[in-house]
Parts: sequence; C-alpha cells; structure tokens
Amino acid sequence: MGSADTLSRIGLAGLAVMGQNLALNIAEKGFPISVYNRTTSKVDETVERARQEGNLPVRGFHDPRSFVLSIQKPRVIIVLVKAGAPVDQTIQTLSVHMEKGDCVIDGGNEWYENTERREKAMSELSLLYLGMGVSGGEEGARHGPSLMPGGSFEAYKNIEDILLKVAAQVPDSGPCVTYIGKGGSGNFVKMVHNGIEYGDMQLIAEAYDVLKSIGKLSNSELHDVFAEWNQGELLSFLIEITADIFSIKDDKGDGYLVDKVLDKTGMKGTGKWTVQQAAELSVAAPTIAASLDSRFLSGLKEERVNAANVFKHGGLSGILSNQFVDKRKLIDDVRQALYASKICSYAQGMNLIRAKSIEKGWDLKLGELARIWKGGCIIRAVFLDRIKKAYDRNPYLANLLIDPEFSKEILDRQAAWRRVVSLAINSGITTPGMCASLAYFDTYRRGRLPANLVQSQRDYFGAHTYERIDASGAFHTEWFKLAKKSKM
Ligand code: NBP
Repeated sequence: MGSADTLSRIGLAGLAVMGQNLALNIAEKGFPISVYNRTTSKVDETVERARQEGNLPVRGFHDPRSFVLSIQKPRVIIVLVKAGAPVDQTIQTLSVHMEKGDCVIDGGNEWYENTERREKAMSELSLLYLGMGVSGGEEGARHGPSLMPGGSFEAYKNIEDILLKVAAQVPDSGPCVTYIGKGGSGNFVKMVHNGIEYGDMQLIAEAYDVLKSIGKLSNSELHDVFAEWNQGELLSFLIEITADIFSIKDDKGDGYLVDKVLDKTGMKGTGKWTVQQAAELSVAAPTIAASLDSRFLSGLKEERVNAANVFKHGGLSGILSNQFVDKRKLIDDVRQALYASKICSYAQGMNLIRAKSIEKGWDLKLGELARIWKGGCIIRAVFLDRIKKAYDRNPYLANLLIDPEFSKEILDRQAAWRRVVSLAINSGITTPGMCASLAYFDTYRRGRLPANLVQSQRDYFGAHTYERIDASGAFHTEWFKLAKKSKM
C-alpha cells in the first residue's frame, strides 16, 4: 500500500468500471493519483492493473484517512460510486479528513438537485464541490471521455489542467471538456446527453427493423449498410458499433449473436429523468419520450408474445411477405429518414437544456456542448459539428430545425422520410421514434394548428378564456348558450 510521504496530485474514490479506468487514464497522463474503494480488494486490483499497464503512478489506500492525507493541497478527490446514497456516504467518510479549500468531484450519473444540495452542504464546511458528467463508458474512461463539470468554478480551475489532458481529444476541436456552468448544470447536461443517446439508439433500432422486416436484409447485408452509412453524414460511434454487432457470430450456437439476444432493453434512469424534466419545463421531447416508451414496452416480453398470438390472423404478415421492395431504394430512404429524425431529436434535447439554463440562470453555451460531445462520449458523431456551427451562426437559434443548413437538409430528406414512415405504418412495423420526429417537424413547421379547437373546448367547459387572432386580450364565450340558441 502507498504511504503519504510523497503527495499525489489527485485522488479517486470508487473503483468499479468507471473509477478504475478513469484513475488509470489520469495516471497515464502523468498525474500521480491515490485511489480508494470501500471494498479494498478493488484497490489492490487497480494498483495491480496500473503496474501491468506500464507502472502507472497509482497508489492504493485501504483506509480513508491515509487516502485523503496522501493528496496534495488543495485536495481534489473524484468520487465515482453508484449515484444517490452511496455518494452521500462516501462524501461523509472522506470529508471528515478534508480541509478548507479541498474539493470533491462527483463523476457519477447523479440527479442534478442532489449535486446542488451537496454543493451547499460542502460550502458550509468551506469545501468545494463539482458534479461532473462523464460519458464514454469503460473505454472512454480509460482512453478519453467527454467530461461535463459543473458547480464551483474555483474547483474547476484547480483541476482544469488534468481534465484537459484526460478528456478525449478531437483534432481541430480540442479536448472534450469545458466548464459547463454553476450548480448541477454538469449533471443536467449529462442527463440530457443520455436522453439524446436513448433517442439515437431507438432510431437506429427502427432503421434496422424496417430494413430487416420489410427489406428482408440479412445480418451480413445490414453490416454492409451500416458500415457504408458510417462513411457519410451518419458517421458516429453508435452506427459504427451497430455495423460491428451485425458481424458477430453466436459462439454458443448457429447464426448471429444479435438474433439470440432477448428483445428487452434495460435502463438506469437518466432517460426517464430527461422526459420528466421535459414535462416539468413544458418542452416537447417526443422522440426521446418515444424511445423511453419503447423500452417500457420492450420489457413486456410475455405480454407481447401473448398479444402476437391474439393478433396472428391480423393480416399483416401477408403484407410483409408479399410486398415488393426495391432494396437499394429502401436503404437510401431509411438513411435519410434516420438522419432527418435525428435532427429533430437533437433539436428537442438542445431546447430542453436551453429551457433549464434560462430557468436556473446557468447561461449554458449550446454550441460548446455540441463541441465536447464530438469525442469520447456515446453520441459522438460528425453530425455534432453541424450543430456546433448552427449555434456559432446564431447562439439564440430558437430551434435547430430553422437553422438554414438543417432546414435545407430536412427538406431534402422529407420525401424519403415520409415514404419510410408510411411504409412502416402500412406494414405494421413500429417506428415510434421516426414518427415522433416527423410529427414534431410537421407540428413545428405549421403556422396554424388545431389548437384553436382545443382552446375553444377548454373555454366551453371550463371558462378558461381564449385569445383571438384579430384582437388582443382574453375572451370568454357562453358556447353552450349560443349552441342551444342555434339549435332552436
Ligand atoms: P456502479 O454504479 O456499479 O457502482 C459501484 C461502486 O459504488 C463501487 O465502487 C461500490 O463500492 C460503490 N458503492 C456502492 Br454500490 N455503495 C456504496 C456505499 N454505500 N459506500 C461507498 N461506496 C459504495 O459503478 P460504475 O458502473 O463504475 O459507475 C459509477 C458512476 O458512473 C455511476 O453513477 C454510474 O451511473 C456512472 N456512469 C457509469 C457508466 C458505465 O458505463 N458503467 C457510464 C457513465 C457514467 P464496493 O466495491 O465497495 O461495492
């Protein structure tokens, strides 16, 4: 075990997947690091890995006091434990040994209000606090994640040199880290990032479903299609791994592994929080909500199998097997539908972040967020560069859809998008994300909606009043009396 004779530059507590890999990444960038974990075997495991991976400067500690005292002042300790109560317990264990000006950085997927509560409690002890979103999973943590630190700016400055080196590096764009803003903004932005990730994954799954179920593409053809898409406008980590997945054979039997994976998607909560926040802030996020609903429905495996049996004579299987499909055309249409749907999904996520930023006075820079998502994280994509440029052109852009470049891209793709959605609906194949995106676009682009009727109904039964298109003020009409009179 390490001694406190030579002080480490930084400490990290919590050595599961993320903590262990981030600690090794920090050490590899030349910053001596002390590590600690409640279950001490993980400390020894991390120190051993550091030795095997090139004698990296990692020192392990089995007790919290010597761990804290082994770090140079002002001490900075990254905590990477399960979000919620474990973070509170870890902070309690460590903070008793910390001194004025020291700082805790929670790198977990934490609810942003917990971060704000902890920042306040820590400041009463003269300690600093940051809530830092870390994206990129195991691989990102080890070789370069996207980092979203929010909270104390002073604390950020104490660790900026480390974060700039540890984060993913994107040529011409810089390290994938920036100071996000005050309070829980880092966690909030990471939460919406995850919501966008849900949307991306759902849209890709729908593209797969249409190509497989309607286009009858084999796994090998799907691999080629996704690999080809990854050379163009859809180039991204998720498209790349999707192509890979279609090439993996099952090592426990015949065929491909993807076909043996149970069609049930798990989740850890950040997607649900994103949709809840969208509702709280009255921001429409239908694509992200559709992706969450799809995960809920996927969980009802037994019920779905039962329902499939009930509706087996519904006639759709005949449509699927008999319809003629021009494969090349379908593949091209689906690519365009996926891209257009993705624009709508990102527009929703960005507008959610903006709404929260306004509510909390965080002054978040949307273009800068797109920049730090270009590398390291799960949603990394060339597409994010276009988003950054859109906000560079106009930081106050009301919606990505009306940016001159995105509006043109949507218009160029809308015919293909509508063809794919119509084909899917008529074939009984669900494309909830693509449909939600298209409905978002079609609603947003219309100068007049049937909301006049809904408002009339509200005034009819609840005297909620309405505004007029030709005069200002609030109006109320005795609709019932007038209707009765008109019937006489
Ligand atoms: P987990 O979320 O699986 O948490 C395991 C860690 O929490 C272990 O170090 C464990 O210590 C510690 N812990 C628990 Br559980 N209860 C504790 C307690 N009461 N006191 C002290 N420590 C406690 O780890 P992870 O997957 O590495 O994720 C860490 C954070 O990063 C989470 O917030 C996660 O949501 C987030 N994140 C994860 C990923 C990913 O791909 N896994 C990606 C991005 C963000 P023990 O060893 O003693 O049980």
